Parts: sequence; C-alpha cells; structure tokens
Amino acid sequence: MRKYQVEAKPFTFDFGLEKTALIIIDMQRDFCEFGGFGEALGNDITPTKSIIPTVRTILDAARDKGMFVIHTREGHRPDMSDVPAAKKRRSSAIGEEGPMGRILIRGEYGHDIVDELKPLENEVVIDKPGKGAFYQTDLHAILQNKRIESLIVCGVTTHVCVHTTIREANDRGYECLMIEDGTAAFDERDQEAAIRMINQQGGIFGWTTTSDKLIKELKK
Ligand code: TIU
Repeated sequence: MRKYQVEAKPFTFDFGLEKTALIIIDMQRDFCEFGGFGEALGNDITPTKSIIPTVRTILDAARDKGMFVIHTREGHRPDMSDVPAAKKRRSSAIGEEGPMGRILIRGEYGHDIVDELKPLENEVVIDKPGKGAFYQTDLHAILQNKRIESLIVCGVTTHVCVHTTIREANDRGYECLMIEDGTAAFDERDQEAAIRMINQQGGIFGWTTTSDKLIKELKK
C-alpha cells in the first residue's frame, strides 16, 4: 500500500489511504450561516462560513481518492431530553426558534450540513450530543470496523468541537492531521492557539498542515 507523506508540523504525517478517514466536524448551517447557534452565542460567523470552499476542495480530493468520509453534526433530540441542564444553562439558545428552525435540534434546517458539503449516500453522518464526536456515538466502533488508524480533520469550531474530537481520538490511538485552513474559530486568537496546542510538544495531540500540502500529496 502506498504511503502518503504530507509536510506537516511538527514533522511529516504519513498515512495509508485505506486506513485513513476524512472527518468533517459540524459544518452545519447552525455554525456557518446567519441566525444559527454560532450567532446566538454572540459570534461573528464570517470565519466559519469562509472556509466552506476550502473544505469542499479537501472533500473533493478525498472523494476522488475513494477515502472514507465522515461528517458530524452537533445537536439534540426535539424533546431535548438529551440536553444536560448544565449545557442549556450556558447555551440557552438551544431549542429556541430561530430563522432556520429550532436551534441545534435534529431535523431542523439549521441543524443540517451546508449545501456545498452535503454528504453523499455512502458517507457516514454522526449525530453527536456533545462537542466531541466520540462521546455517546458509534464513531469509534465504525472506525474500528473499517480498520481506520488515521484521521484527517476539518470543520468547526477549531477550539471547541474540532479540538475535543482530536483529543478524544488521540486518547483512543488514532493519529490526527488537522487542516489549518480547513478549520475555523470565531476568533483568530483561538484559531492560532488551537493549532499550536495540537502540534506543540512533539505533536502532543497530532499534526497540523494546510490544505494545499494535503491536496498536493493526494494528487501526486
Ligand atoms: N461554540 C463553539 O465555538 N462551538 C460549538 O459550540 N460547537 C462546535 O464547535 N461545533
């Protein structure tokens, strides 16, 4: 099996295509469009919206290679029985009516993935109630069944759901490559810090690189 080698920090990230999944975290209208959860929390969603074309380029390259693709969505049951009181207390917009339907509720327009990144039939969609994609989901089982060892990670927001997921994956033995310009935080300082926190200390949580470096290697 060919080894792909992507120039990354803190050193080259190598992976085999069949043992790698692209995981796109929470590219939902609730985080990338106006009137959703991201805005309800008091953020300017311009940075999350602006990475959609870059994530699409990465997704297209992964699809071309036949890479296993996973999409995640943060959200809750319509009856909100799976929302911890502690979460609702600090994110009170959850379940409230917004211009895209009830905020962060499964089945609502705002909860779904943006049109540009709509999952294909053969791609996995993980609905998660928390920030991490492993918590209360079957993601780990799916990755084990598919013999996946490495994850290429994109999506939003870098310091919240992307970071939590990478930390969870790292503890479960997966090697993670985070795509710097394929992720976004609402505040540039959080973006910079989140990237540094992954690749510091010899790659304490994993590796980081840019979309052009990944795509160059995939297209070689
Ligand atoms: N608030 C924030 O930055 N993010 C989240 O609440 N969820 C995700 O990151 N998906």
